Amino acid sequence: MQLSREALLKAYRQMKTIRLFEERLHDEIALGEIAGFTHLYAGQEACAVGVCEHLGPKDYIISTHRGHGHCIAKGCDVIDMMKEIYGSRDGLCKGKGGSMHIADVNVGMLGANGIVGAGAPIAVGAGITAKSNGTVSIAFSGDGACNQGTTFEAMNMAVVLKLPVIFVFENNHYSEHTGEAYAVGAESMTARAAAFGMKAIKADGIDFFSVYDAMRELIDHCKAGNGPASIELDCERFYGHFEGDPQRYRGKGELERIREERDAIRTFRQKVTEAKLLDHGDLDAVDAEVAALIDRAVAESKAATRPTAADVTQDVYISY
Ligand SMILES: Cc1ncc(C[n+]2csc(CCOP(=O)(O)OP(=O)(O)O)c2C)c(N)n1
Ligand SMILES: [Mg+2]
Repeated sequence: MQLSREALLKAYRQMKTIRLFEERLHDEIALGEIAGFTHLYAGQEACAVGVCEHLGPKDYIISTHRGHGHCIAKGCDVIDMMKEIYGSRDGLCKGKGGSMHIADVNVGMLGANGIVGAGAPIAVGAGITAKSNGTVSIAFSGDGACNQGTTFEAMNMAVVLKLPVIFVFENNHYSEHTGEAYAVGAESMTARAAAFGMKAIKADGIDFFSVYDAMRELIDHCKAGNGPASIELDCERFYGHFEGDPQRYRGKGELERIREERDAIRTFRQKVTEAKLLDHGDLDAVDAEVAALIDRAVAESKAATRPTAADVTQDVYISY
């Protein structure tokens, strides 16, 4: 699909923001600046952005424990996200969510989630609203989450209720330290999703254009009243399962190879420059702009207000 120059620059800016956000977190965590458990999304940028570039604030997404990329792609404020991860009371969720529980319902981002497989049923609930609004609801899940019973129930219910829900399986080939080839019993997660009675396709999760075009087809399918759909995205994670993971389960040279051959940012740059849609100067300017944003996010997060003891009991219950 032919995208305008502005749309291409926006997609690249979103992917680069995710990459630099994650690389900077990696450094800050190593320096001991950030507490808590963190799972980095770097490497999977084309998945989040290829999906979310089709969505507006009234479309819903539900994310996972590896959620920063989904939040950025869906339009969460990057500086407020960084403050959240730093545990500041000025953060997007007042510092109470942290890395694994960032949410912003105002942009249709219903939350990251520390429970593997918990997202799909929430996306089905949101899919009921989406059906009456004419929007879509997206469940991001990993290859590990696709084996959870909660995901099976959610897929079945979405088919039964003919909901506009898209199950996006980001297959980065590992569930913690367990390989997909060992843990996924079906021929593939696409075959499994098809067995539930929905349209199920695959795309290359390191190629923004592959994801973007495939998602257009699925969103049109859902909005035409055909019920749910599923997509499996073949992708790579560039860091460990969590920050601090020594990754001994990877093959020799595997990480170096995927970083060299399966890089979403490099793939995008190569494609748009070869097709003469953008030049390196355009892309370098975005890089500089994003680097400045991330510097600002970290500086503001370090200077931001810390929570007080009294904050602990605030916002525990919602009052309608
Ligand atoms: C219900 C549940 N079981 C186990 C865990 C521990 N756990 C956290 S992440 C993870 C692996 C998830 O793998 P995948 O769905 O492929 O996502 P990825 O980490 O690759 O993004 C597991 C088993 C959990 N958080 N929740
Ligand atoms: Mg995985």
